[in-house]
Amino acid sequence: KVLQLTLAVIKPDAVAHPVMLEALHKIILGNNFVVVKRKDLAWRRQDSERFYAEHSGRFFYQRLVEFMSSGPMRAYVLAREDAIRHWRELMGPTKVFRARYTSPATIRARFGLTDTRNTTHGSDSVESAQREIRFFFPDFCAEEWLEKEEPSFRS
Ligand code: YYY
Ligand code: MG
Repeated sequence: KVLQLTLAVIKPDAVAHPVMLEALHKIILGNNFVVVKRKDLAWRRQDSERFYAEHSGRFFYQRLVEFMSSGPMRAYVLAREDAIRHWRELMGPTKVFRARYTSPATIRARFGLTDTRNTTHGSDSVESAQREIRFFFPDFCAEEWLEKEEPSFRS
């Protein structure tokens, strides 16, 4: 088993509701993720634009950027084997209304409000996880952490 890191973010809609925030934190801990780093923060509009630059020009870009800079968020660096895939599976489909009929047990189906206010973010590849972890935690060195921590994960 290879330990993998991913970036998970609890978005402003879910942070705003204490019950949702608590439930999401429990889901993380209940699914064998190790919380490597955790931070509460809020974005300025330009942070939001930079993070989602790949979507600039899409019809939802303005509302996405606006929403993601509308209030506090909580970011996590999470570790487990296959962390990227596992977190994305727990979140479910991007679109909340699709999630509700295709995968009703997922986070977005259960807690999401709209396709934009969809509660959580998760990296979608090893490359984006590296980029996104650096974006949120510029001082964090994955290699150093893995070197220190990995022996305790080996069986
Ligand atoms: O990676 P993921 O968050 O599941 O979806 P992306 O396709 O990367 O879109 C990023 C972000 O954009 C999504 O979480 C909400 C928002 N968005 C939207 O507001 N409306 C859409 N129709 C599609 C995406
Ligand atoms: Mg994405």
